[in-house]
Amino acid sequence: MSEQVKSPVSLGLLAHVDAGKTTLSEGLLYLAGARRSVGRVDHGDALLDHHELERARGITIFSKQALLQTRRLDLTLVDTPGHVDFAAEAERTMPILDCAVLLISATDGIQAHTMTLWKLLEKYQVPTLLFINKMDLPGPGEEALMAQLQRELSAGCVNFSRPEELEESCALCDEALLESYLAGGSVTAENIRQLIAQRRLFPCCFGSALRLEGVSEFLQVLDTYLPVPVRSNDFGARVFKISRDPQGSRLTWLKITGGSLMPRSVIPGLEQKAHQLRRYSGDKFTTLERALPGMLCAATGLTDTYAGQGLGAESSSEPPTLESVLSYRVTGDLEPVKLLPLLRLLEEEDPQLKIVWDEGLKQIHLRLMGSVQLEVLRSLMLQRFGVTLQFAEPRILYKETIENTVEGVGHFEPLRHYAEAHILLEPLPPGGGLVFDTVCSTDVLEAGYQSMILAHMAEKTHRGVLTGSPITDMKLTLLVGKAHLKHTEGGDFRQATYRAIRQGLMQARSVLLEPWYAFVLTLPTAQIGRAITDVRAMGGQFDAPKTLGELSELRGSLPASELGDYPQELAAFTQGKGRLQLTLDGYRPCHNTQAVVESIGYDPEADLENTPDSVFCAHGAGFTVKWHQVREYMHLESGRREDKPRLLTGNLNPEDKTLEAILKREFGEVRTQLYRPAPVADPADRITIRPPKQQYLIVDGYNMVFAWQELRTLAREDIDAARRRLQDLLSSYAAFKKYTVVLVFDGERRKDSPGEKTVEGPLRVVYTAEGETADAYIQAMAAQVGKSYTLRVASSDGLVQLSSLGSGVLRVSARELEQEVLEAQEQMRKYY
Ligand SMILES: Nc1nc2c(ncn2[C@@H]2O[C@H](COP(=O)(O)OP(=O)(O)OP(=O)(O)O)[C@@H](O)[C@H]2O)c(=O)[nH]1
Ligand SMILES: [Mg+2]
Repeated sequence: MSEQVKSPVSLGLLAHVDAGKTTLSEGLLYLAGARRSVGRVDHGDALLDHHELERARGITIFSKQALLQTRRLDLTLVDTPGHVDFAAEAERTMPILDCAVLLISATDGIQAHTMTLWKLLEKYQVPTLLFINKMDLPGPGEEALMAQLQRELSAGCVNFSRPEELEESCALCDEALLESYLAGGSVTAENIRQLIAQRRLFPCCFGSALRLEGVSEFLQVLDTYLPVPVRSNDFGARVFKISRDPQGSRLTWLKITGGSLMPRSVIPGLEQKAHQLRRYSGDKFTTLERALPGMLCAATGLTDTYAGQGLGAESSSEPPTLESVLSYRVTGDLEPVKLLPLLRLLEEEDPQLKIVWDEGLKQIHLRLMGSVQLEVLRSLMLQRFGVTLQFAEPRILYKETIENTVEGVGHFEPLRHYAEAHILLEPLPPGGGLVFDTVCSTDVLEAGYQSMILAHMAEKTHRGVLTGSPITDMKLTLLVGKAHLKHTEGGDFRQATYRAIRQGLMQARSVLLEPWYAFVLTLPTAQIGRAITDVRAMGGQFDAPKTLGELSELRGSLPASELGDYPQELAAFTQGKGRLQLTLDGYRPCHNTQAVVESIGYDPEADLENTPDSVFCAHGAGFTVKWHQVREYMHLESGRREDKPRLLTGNLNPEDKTLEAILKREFGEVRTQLYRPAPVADPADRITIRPPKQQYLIVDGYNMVFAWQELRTLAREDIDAARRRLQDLLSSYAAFKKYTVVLVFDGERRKDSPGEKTVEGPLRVVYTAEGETADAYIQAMAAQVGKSYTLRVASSDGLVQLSSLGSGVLRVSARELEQEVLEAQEQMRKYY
């Protein structure tokens, strides 16, 4: 038989827990000849559940892949975890799926989590097939299930287990196709592939994965009808996971979306080379000499990649929708100084953990979806690092939004610094998230500064003023801003932006938001009255209950903070017959705002890291102006069109005040029209931005050695020692701040310079090659890295104008960096 070139396609398996995803994967692998025997999750020998914890628990925890060949396709199955605690792990795979199989367990029908996954598949626009599993067990039967799928998911669900009616049912999904079919034409496999690709047709197959019934038919359907996306010739890839192999090598998991990738060649968008490209099936891999579009591979040797990152033609993806609403305080049998970096390693692998150091309380907090994830994390820490973790009572993660539109003003002008920003804060509907925009004309503030301000809006979690919780459901728009020709330095607009947002929040009417769960409660009909009373007591809402024989079902929603240990209570009073499914239903105004605000006791003006105040300059010295007086000092007029013209008085100098008094006495009240409408920006000038990028800092080593007091003194004695000291300082700084720092030394100054590069965690040290200056190296690197990262450069003033490197690059002076490093040291000292 001639070797046919098959198309690589990635196919995800998604469903609620225990629906049979792993069992189906094993069945498909066996029938396609990729495995000699069928692995069984119940026997702990499934190819895909190979992690110790998975075998022990019988559930999938980490998403994994396996390869199989069909006649037409080179398929990569991506098995995902179904437990809601690992839903974010499943969601992270969605941007890299060409197609998905959504499993439905015939005994359970459509579960709350099935709906969550269905909506996510729609959000990520993944063509989807359905496999209705466990048909060997008693259940409602094929017809009733098909009706439920068509009613609750989509009318495009078509039963592919019934070949007789297939053409007609598929034709019904498309008007033109129906017309041609009714006129006697036929529906081709290509027609069907197109409808699936457009998400207008969702093939449904029935079977039993465990008994291998309907599985080879399903494989046939996949082989015939799975659409293959058109791939571009330009290189593009998405990072979907970071993990470590048993030897501890860091793996960056990539899906190649266009072009191809070879090991040991520079990856566009990163300035690094992969040592190896591995193609995994289960826990085994082969190495690739070339990764083709559609393939998933794990690259070794890359240091600062992150899940969600886009490379080459791909842009970075938005953060996942599913997030935890509970934060746990964590301690271990290790001092925080040692515990934190270990937790950070796990956070890199599961970014949803979101480890937070609470400076006020001197505690480590992390986000968990629930108790199963908590137990898994505990086992992982023990297994990998021999550390035992303890978790304290979870806290609800509140958010804040605003009710009215305000203009926030921030001004930052200590001596020889300058920046002012006016930012409009507008409420968005629930679920709107944070949106950033600018309407500032480039005549008022050049585009480079504007994109900096937008990056500063996006780069950090801005805290509300009621409880210090993150803000959401708001649009932040840059109205106007001002820079100084000489004195605006990197960092000034960061200060002005942060302060403007907080100043705006202080003026606005804030609203506290709390997470709500949607629930489906099933329990014996006799006990439905008790359940209704309980849900009412928790402040929940519900629809009329439905009776399904001996059981009744109650659907509704309730505040997460009130749930407590209700699942256990339910199990107790129903003798284990009651079942409560919960899915996050977004944030709503808090039902007990006052009590929460009082118990948190947050004072926004005392939160110095998030100050709403501004700094102005007079007689060569900076002074603080309280947030409620900023408008009297600000240098720019209000950027809001709807602001009433107002009399400018606050920032007149004393002579002007006297003059004003005279004029007033002589001529009556003067109304100077100082208001100017905000210039309307050309829509082409609008800047759109991506989610926060990783921070990257390039440092000109010798420049720092000669500018920092401590290093200069050291260098007089021993230049090598000064270099090492700088390396140490930056290494801990980088680790603490979670920045990637590249320290560049001019190789010219070291006679023996090999042009070498060394890596120490997040710090990389580079000696430039002979004949290459540090400036030239930095410039080249900035041009490359600046596109994909938030980039700052600490270098000599002699370095070419950084503005020529692109608008995203910020310059930090040696003095500023020294200040930052000292501050970080101070924080670390307090912290540890
Ligand atoms: N009777 C029956 N049992 C099945 C079938 N498919 C899977 N099972 C059983 O259902 C249980 C869960 O199967 P898994 O394949 O681990 O389910 P999963 O969807 O991968 O579960 P998670 O990965 O934990 O979300 C196991 O005990 C399987 O043996 C089936 O078709 N019929
Ligand atoms: Mg599984």
